[in-house]
Amino acid sequence: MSDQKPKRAFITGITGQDGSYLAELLISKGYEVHGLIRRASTFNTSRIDHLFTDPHSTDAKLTLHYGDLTDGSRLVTLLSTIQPDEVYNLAAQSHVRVSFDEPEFTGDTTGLGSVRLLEAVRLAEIDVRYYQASSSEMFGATPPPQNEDTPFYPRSPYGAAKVYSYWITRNYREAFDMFAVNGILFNHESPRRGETFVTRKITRAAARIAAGVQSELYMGNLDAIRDWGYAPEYVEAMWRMLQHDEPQDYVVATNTAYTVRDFLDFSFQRVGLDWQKYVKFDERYLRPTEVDALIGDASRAYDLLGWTPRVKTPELAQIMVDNDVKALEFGGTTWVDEVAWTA
Ligand code: NDP
Ligand code: GDR
Repeated sequence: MSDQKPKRAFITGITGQDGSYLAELLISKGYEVHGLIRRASTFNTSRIDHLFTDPHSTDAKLTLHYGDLTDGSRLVTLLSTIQPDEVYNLAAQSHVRVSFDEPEFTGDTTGLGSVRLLEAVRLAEIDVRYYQASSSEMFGATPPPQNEDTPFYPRSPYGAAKVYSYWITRNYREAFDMFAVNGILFNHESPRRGETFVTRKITRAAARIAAGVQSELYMGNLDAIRDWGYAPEYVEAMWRMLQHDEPQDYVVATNTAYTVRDFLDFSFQRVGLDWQKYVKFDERYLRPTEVDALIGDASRAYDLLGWTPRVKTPELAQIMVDNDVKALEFGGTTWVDEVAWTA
């Protein structure tokens, strides 16, 4: 038996898509994982319930702590107590369309939340490696392909908040010699993707229409071009960034381009349907300013981290549709974890 102490990670946003996959990955690598969860009137830990063991057990690898990125003093207390080796800041109001409805809240969480966490690291006087979940939305209107040197031109309150977080992370790296990196991740999806993001909205609807429990699907701009990858592979890139000798920023993407229309094609074909018969337009899903095309050049991540994406958009759509079909068979739950039904 090794007497080396396990590494300890602190993850904000652990109840989200990426947080759940990252927690899984780190636990599989022997980490002790601590996650921040928000107090809500009902529990929303469904993506991580399968990782949770009785906290009284000595085998517990996952510990959850109440807190919020808007509550700076709580973050200081938590980091001082937990003393993590790695901090992953994944928490955010992450929906671009919603950020136009709630710009101030989005700025507070997605923007200022990052400096609260960085300050907490500094005030707790801990030596950590820090990951910031930056986004291709920062490139916004700048035409593709986009890499680490592409100028930012955000097109939403969300994108603007992420630009702030990007720069404050770089500033803490330069000013305080902190090992702090930005992962500039392009869209990545999975069966655990939130149901109001376009891919999941489509795959869920395809499954439901095929099963006869939904008859139409209302959507916005079908011409948007995105570079959609597979979330479990992207959290591996996050971890690799923190294992590298030097702290620096990386684009993570597949370097492929598909339209929302293409994603509809791949998904409805999987259940043998023609999407054009079911999809209707609703202007409420348009954004006041749209991001037309995001296609990432992840050469630096390929070269320095040895990271390569394997699942490309057409296969991703199939994985997601198959999961949504299974989820319906399992009694209409919103998503079925791979571990729950491949067994
Ligand atoms: P999700 O929307 O699935 O998860 C967001 C997480 O943030 C949830 O756990 C949510 O908690 C938590 N959260 C929200 N507000 C707060 C707050 N004030 N304090 C504490 N926690 C909060 O996002 P993803 O997993 O898809 O993305 C992870 C991160 O990566 C986000 O920062 C996102 O902006 C960024 N990103 C995502 C990309 C993608 O394609 N998925 C691409 C590039 C960047 P709760 O469950 O309580 O709501
Ligand atoms: P995005 O993802 O804005 O790229 O942000 P989303 O899936 O919401 O939209 C992608 C594109 O699809 C178009 N679209 C629709 N979008 C939604 N949600 N609903 C619709 O009905 C619809 N119809 C068309 C959108 O206009 C857009 O062009 C995601 C989030 O995960 C961010 O947190 C992350 O930073 C970026 O990806 C990279």
